[in-house]
Formats: sequence, structure tokens, C-alpha cells
Amino acid sequence: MTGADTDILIIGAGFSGLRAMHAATRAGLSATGVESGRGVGGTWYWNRYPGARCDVESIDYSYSFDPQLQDEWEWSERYATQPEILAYLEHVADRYDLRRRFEFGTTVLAASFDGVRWSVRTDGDREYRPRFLLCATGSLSIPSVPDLPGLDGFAGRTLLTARWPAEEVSFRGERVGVIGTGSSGIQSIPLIAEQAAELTVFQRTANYSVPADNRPFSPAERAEIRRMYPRRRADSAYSPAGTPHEAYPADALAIDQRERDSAFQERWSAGGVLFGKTFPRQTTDERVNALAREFAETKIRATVRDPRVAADLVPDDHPIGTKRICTDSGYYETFNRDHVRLVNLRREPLEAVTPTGVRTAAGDYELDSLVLATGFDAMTGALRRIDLRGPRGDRLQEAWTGGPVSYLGLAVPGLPNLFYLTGPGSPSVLVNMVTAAEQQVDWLVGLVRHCLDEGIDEVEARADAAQRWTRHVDEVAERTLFPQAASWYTGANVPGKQRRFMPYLGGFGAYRRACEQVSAEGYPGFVLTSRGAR
Ligand code: NA7
Repeated sequence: MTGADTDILIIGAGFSGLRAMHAATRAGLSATGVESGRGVGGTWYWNRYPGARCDVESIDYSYSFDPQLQDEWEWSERYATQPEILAYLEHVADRYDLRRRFEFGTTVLAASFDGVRWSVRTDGDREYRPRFLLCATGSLSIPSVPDLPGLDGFAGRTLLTARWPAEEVSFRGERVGVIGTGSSGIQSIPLIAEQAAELTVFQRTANYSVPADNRPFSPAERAEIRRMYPRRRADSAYSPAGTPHEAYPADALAIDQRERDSAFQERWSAGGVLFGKTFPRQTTDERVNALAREFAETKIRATVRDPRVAADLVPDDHPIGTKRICTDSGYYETFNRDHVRLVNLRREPLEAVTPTGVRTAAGDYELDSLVLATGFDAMTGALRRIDLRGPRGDRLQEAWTGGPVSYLGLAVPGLPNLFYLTGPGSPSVLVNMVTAAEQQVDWLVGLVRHCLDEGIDEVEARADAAQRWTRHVDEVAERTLFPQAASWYTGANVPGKQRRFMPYLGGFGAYRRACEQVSAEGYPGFVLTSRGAR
């Protein structure tokens, strides 16, 4: 294999790109890959901030394709830390000899398709000419750095959670400021507070967070996990969220308060994002949602001693669960520490970053380090940064000016032989991303294998099929409370970004069935063209 004229080029060596490389080579495709980072890991390569963890249990947030891999890898605790997840991905890359197939430190800039092959231009010297292009570029891979006046002139240290240095960062004795209270802020704040002499958290919008109830696995639990793994995977395979959990089996409005509170408490104690789905209809019915909000609010007020700080930490702008619920270890408790203060930017707007700190409408905060936990140009950011052009001049940037349009959240009309993973139009970011990536990879490798076996040169999503699928994605979202939140799911977190609810809310199982039906019926919705070009 020369690496240039392969069947497929995979962009990205994170969870989905590595899995794609494994599946493609196993299916007999010649495959090569490029990755911007200097190593494998994607999200887990870049996000090395203190406290970075997955909010899906590690035993689910891991590959299922090889029972042996599953059996030999031991997760040390319920929610793995970033170093442990990165170590897992490095292990996978080595175990299946995937590393040598990637060119690291290389970013794809542009790609155009001539009807037979893609010409792919990178910031390196090599050009690639694959027949198929697979963008495993991640949904949370392009950091969003706010355009704060004076940011470049800050004389202290500025750190971005999504581009955290690999070497140890110490905050000992420092006055630290954190801007952003999404997952990245909420996970890092308790650990930064452990070290800093003073910590100031600048919050524009409060988020819901549920304690992780993280803990190491005991030997007995490990044995039980091994024994139950096949069952757990089977229960996840067609589940709504790609995990084996189900909502409480009763309508929240049809039971009394005691039963309801005990169901909420059980989920709260189980820890993490699951609280957002305690009851059926919790994210579709305002009344059910209000009950969950009330429960969460009581927890916040019971944990935070200063009632004014507690009030600022209670979200008031979105139904619970319509922005991803954060999973924390000691977040609210951190605000009970004397050296930690919360600045509510809605009350005192941020005016500028000065050489010595942050200025709000209420005054100056002197800082030695400033941490930006300000999120991502999510879902479309990485794809739109590549200048992708089809054979008739179609460009992804233009096709998606009104928001992303896709067939099955995988393919875009006008751009044949191009597919993307875990992006807009698919449920991936709302469910267990690893299970979702595995399903998409297997399905797509099946499609590419089919094309190569049948002498099909070009596979392109039909415009009408893409419109229908995108309308379906819109309609499902409209039946929920999700569009009410100014979240990264809608693009609302990036100034000027086109708003459209991007993920598919129909659930992982329904999505998987939709894909399976399309392959079983010979790929309706795609135009398959043979020209004998090979
Ligand atoms: P998020 O969840 O998008 O959070 C970003 C935070 O940064 C959020 O609190 C924002 O406040 C805040 N932010 C962004 N820009 C500004 C400015 N200009 N001023 C003040 N505050 C600002 O990103 P995360 O990295 O924490 O998490 C992303 C996902 O990763 C998460 O959902 C998990 O799935 C894993 P805002 O809400 O916009 O007022």
C-alpha cells in the first residue's frame, strides 16, 4: 500500500477513526489515515484538563467489537479519567497495529472529487487519492474561543481546557479565574480549587450537574462485569441511548410525590447524565421536566451554604436535560470553600480581559492564570473547516449554510463517496458515542465493500432523501423541549452560527433500524453509479 491511492482515507484517529481503520482493513479495504494530533485519541488526546472524564460509564463507553479486548481491558473506576481513556485507545491502536496506518500531525485542508477519486490536500507534503473519504473528525474537536476584548494582552497564563498542555500544570499559590461552566469547567473547577490560593469562577449561564458517584471497581464488581458483559451489550444494541438503562416504568404525573422522589433519588444517587432520563417524557413534557428541575434545584440549594451563591447556581434558562447534564465530583461543594467565589456575569457582565485579570461591570479581578472552558464549534466545526468539493462543484460549506442537511446523518448530496461519522443528523452526541460510532462504521464499511464488490464507482445521497431525513430530524426535535435551550446542539453557543437542532433525537435503536432497513433494501436514497472506471 502506498498510502496515497487507497480505497479509503480516514480523517481522524479518535474513537471513531480508529474503529473505522480496524473495520476497513478487516473488510479487505486498503486504508490510510491522517490525524492532526501527534498521537491517537482525538478528544481524549486534546482534553487533558484536570478532572477530564467521560460522563458515560467506562464499561459502556468502550469498544464492543472484540470480546477478547473487552475481556482483557480492566477499567479502574466507573467513570474513567482522560489518561485512562487515552491509554485504552493507545492500547487498541497497538493491539490491532493501527498506528502505522496514520500520518500524525497532519491536517486535511481541502478535498475534491473527480468522479473516481478524491484529491485530498493536507498541510503536509503528501497528497492522497482515495476512492472514499471518511471524516471521523469529531463533534467536539474545534474549540470555541470567545472574542474577549484584551484577551491577547493578558500578562498571566492563559489555558484552554480543550488544548491543555501534556505536561503537569500547577496552580499552587495562584489566583486563578475560570470562564465557562459547562462540563469542562464543572469537571476542572473542583481540582483547580484544590491547588489555587484563590479561584474565581465566571459564570454566564448556570448548568445542571449531577454527582458522578464515581468509585473504583472492586474485584467482585469486575468479575460481575465480565460475567454480564454480553448481556449488557445486547441490552444496549437497540436501546434509546446505546446503554443498558431504562426509564422508571411509570408516568411521573400518575404517581404520588413519595414514589416520584424516590425514583429521582435513585437516579440521582446512581450518578451522572442518567438523571436526565429518569421518567418517560421528561424531555418532551414541560410538567414532567419541571418536577425533575425542582428535584435538582433542591439538591443544589441543600449543598451550597450561601443562599445567594446557590441561587446563582440554579439554572433558569433551559429545561433540565436539554443541554447535556454535567457529571461532577464535588462541584457544588467547591463553592463552600472560602477561597472560591462565583461571579455571575449576568449580573455584572464581563467587559474585558486586562493585563492583570478580568474586568466586569462591578470591578477588577486580579488573576495569575485564566482558564477558558468555553466549549466548541460543535458538530459542524471540523467538517466545515475542510474545503470539500463534489464533481459538479458542490461545496459542503455552501450546502450547509442554512444548517446541516444530510441523509442518515452520514452523507451529503453533491458530495459522492464522502461520509462522516458521529455528526449532524445522527444521534451520536446524545447517546453513547462509542456504540454509535461502531454502528455507523460497520454500516459504512458494508456500503463501501458493496460498492467495490459490485464495481460501483460513485455513491451519492439523493437530494430528496436528504431533505426527507433532515425534515424527520427537525420534526422529532420539534416534539421535544430540546430546541428551547441555547445549546451547542443548536449552534447557539457560537456567535453568528446558523441555528438548527443538529442531532437526531429519535434514539439510537430507531436510528440503527433505519440504517439497517436502507442496507437491506439495496441502499434506496443513494444513487449508485458504475462507469467501469476501475
Ligand atoms: P459547553 O458546554 O459549551 O460550555 C461552555 C461554557 O463556556 C458555557 O458555560 C458558556 O456559557 C461559557 N462561555 C462561552 N463563551 C463565553 C463568553 N464569551 N463569556 C462567558 N462565558 C462563556 O462546553 P464544554 O467544553 O464545557 O462541554 C462540551 C461538551 O463536552 C459537553 O456537553 C459534554 O458532552 C462534553 P453560556 O452557556 O454560553 O452562557
